[in-house]
Amino acid sequence: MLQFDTIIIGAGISGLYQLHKCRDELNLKTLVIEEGSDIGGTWYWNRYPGARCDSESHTYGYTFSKKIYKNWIWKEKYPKQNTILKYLKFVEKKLDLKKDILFNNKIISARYLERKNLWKIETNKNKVFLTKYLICAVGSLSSANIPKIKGLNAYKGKYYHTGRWPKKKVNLKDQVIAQIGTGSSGIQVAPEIAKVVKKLVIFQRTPNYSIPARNKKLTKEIINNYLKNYEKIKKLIKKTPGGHTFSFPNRSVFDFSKIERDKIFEKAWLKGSLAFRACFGDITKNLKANQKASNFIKEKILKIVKDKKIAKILTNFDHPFTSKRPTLNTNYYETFNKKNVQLVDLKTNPIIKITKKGIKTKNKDFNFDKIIFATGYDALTGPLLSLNLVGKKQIKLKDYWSKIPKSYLGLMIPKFPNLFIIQGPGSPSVLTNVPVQIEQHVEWITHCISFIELNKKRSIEASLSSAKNWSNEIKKLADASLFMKAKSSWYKGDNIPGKPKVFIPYPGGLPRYRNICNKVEKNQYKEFLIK
Ligand code: NA7
Repeated sequence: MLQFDTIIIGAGISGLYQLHKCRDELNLKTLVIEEGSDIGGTWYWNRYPGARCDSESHTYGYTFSKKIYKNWIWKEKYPKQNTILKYLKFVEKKLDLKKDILFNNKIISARYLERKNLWKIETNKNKVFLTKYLICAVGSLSSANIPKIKGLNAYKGKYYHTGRWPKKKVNLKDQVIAQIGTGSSGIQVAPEIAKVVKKLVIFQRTPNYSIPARNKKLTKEIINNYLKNYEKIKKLIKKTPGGHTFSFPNRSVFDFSKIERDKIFEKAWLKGSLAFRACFGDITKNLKANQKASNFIKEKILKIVKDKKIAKILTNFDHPFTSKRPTLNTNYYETFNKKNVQLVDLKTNPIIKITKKGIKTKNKDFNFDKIIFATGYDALTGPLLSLNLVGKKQIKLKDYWSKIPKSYLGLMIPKFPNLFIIQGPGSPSVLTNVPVQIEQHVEWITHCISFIELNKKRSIEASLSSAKNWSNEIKKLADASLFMKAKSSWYKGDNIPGKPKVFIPYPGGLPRYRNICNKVEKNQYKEFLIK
């Protein structure tokens, strides 16, 4: 049985950086185990047509190395999936990481052996490893959720989930396609496939607010500008709540007349970016201010979509703007003006079952060649639970987290010593520009392991009281936010039957979170049990 100092699960953005830190900086014997056949994590699996990042490219990557930052050129405002994979391959080559990655191996169990103070890891290829430190770099949105709709097994056509899209080209040309789900992925995939299919029927449960991305090729001037400003950008994205280049101004929606306000919204709408929500400081905080933004978006959609009935279904919002994941789009609303695109409102015409040939709703029987599920993920906790983690005293993570995903800082779990999580429940994770959060996590974990090693300690574990306080802190911040005003959202586990209904990520913003983590480190991990 091979033994390592550190095993990292997942070869995405976080796993790759963590490997570099543990192997090259701490000189630990380190292995990454990855289910896919190559690096990329989220971007390895999300190969659906139109898959693109919503963060601006020059902020979506590593900033720890000036050399890496300056030697990679982003050519578009928003990088597409394949470009991010190329970028990660470029980084992998620079750091020579692949030699320490085991591909095509899915973890089926990870058990803490108390007496040995080691984690025993088993993969689906019957490989077994031991390690002192286990780092879960499994991503927040990697457990694809295909809802259990009656009859799916009987369906004779092929079906796909956007987050598990096949490597081999899926033929959609001239076919009749169903798309279920209109979140970030659904909003990206629909305009792309509508270009080639005979007919696309989109099944919408809840309408989503979407801002134009206005993707474009970056000019030489823009590229030179961001390369020149590497230090500035690196500093800036660490200071803003979401790890983007924008922060929230002090100005309120109510400081302006409707005409002035709409001018500001219009400018942001034409620019296109997640920064639309930061037109005013109170959009994400105050329900009445929020309504002004949501009304503006609604009016825009009503203008774009020609069929009034469809426009109404697309704007029948049941939640405040940004209380669910805000999305960017390229011609999403325009797609509904195409003759080959149809919208089904599941609120009034729900799915009864999937049939051999397609989908039966309350009002109609549809036949489809293929079904696309853009139905999201068992977010944040799902990827960790799928590892079948067993901690001290044989406690299973799925039992330990049955009511609430207890952790301290989203980084460590009581009763699971020497187990670290990157982008886990309780961390700002999905509420941020992810690579910025990842760098912070990886660096914190690296310092923590270094501390344990330098002090010749056996193990570190989050205390029960710190985890309890952390859950309370998350609840307090979430209750005061608009996030809890969404009737149903994956931020609070509503999309998965049986999942605890609590707000999962830390909603206090990156700078505040970073300060807490820094203090913990400075105080030599007093909130943890160290043996
Ligand atoms: P999301 O944002 O979870 O969106 C999933 C969509 O699927 C959303 O519109 C859901 O409607 C819909 N959905 C889920 N289950 C069903 C069922 N059973 N029937 C009909 N419709 C359903 O996932 P995405 O992949 O789009 O985005 C996830 C993240 O990936 C995103 O934040 C980016 O970071 C990338 P609902 O709104 O729940 O009514």
